[in-house]
Amino acid sequence: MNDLFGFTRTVVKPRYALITPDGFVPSALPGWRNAVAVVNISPVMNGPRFTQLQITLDANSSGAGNTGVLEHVYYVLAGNCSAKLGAKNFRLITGSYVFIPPKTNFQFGNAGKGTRLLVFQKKFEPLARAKKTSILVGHESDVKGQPFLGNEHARLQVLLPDQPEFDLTVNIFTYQPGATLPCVETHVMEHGLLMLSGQGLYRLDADYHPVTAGDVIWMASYCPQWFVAMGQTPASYIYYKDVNRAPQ
Ligand code: UGY
Ligand code: MN
Repeated sequence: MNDLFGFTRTVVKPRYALITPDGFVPSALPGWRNAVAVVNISPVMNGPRFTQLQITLDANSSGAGNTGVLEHVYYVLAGNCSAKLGAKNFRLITGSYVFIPPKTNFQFGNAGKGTRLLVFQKKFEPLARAKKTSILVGHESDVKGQPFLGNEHARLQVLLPDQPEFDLTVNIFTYQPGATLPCVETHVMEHGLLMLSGQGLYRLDADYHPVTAGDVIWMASYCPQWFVAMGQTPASYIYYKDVNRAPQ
């Protein structure tokens, strides 16, 4: 809750949205029981070509379904749970992530109290002669952060393989206080972003917004974007981006 009644930093504009946790409202998600789901970004906003949601689980929660025409990426923000993906069982902990290709059965359960999942869902765009993607499970601690365009103070962890068969990528960007994106990026790819820690200032289109852990941002294709980390601690965010396909 905000101290000032009727105030929020949330803005939803045609080319970007900043959505802050004070206004998150859960909705029922087919296939998920005893779980709290908040759909932060989705195509019904008229713009996004993907969906980004957060799901909170407890010991008696479960979620099951089939990805169908979509591909899913799950990242464990907190806690732990089990995941049956296809015929294989996995135990996920904070920092684990999974990629689930289209037409794949999934089943989540046995969660620790307050387990929180971040989910990205996208319609898969096949590419002629590309390899088939398959289930992938990893942990962020196994992915080394690389300096972004040579800047040691702005490091990028690329969680998914940089291969043509993948039409999406999910990265974690960590900035030391004072570090910035090197330019105001303007690109064909769109982003869905969750601030994981720290704070800073995000330029979105021609506007500047203070942002902090828990904030969600959608950036449309060609939305000018820039970030500077501020404060005493590093700022980090995880973000989605569509990649490796020709524009329609
Ligand atoms: O991958 C990216 O486009 C990234 N540099 N964008 C961003 O952090 N807003
Ligand atoms: Mn970008």
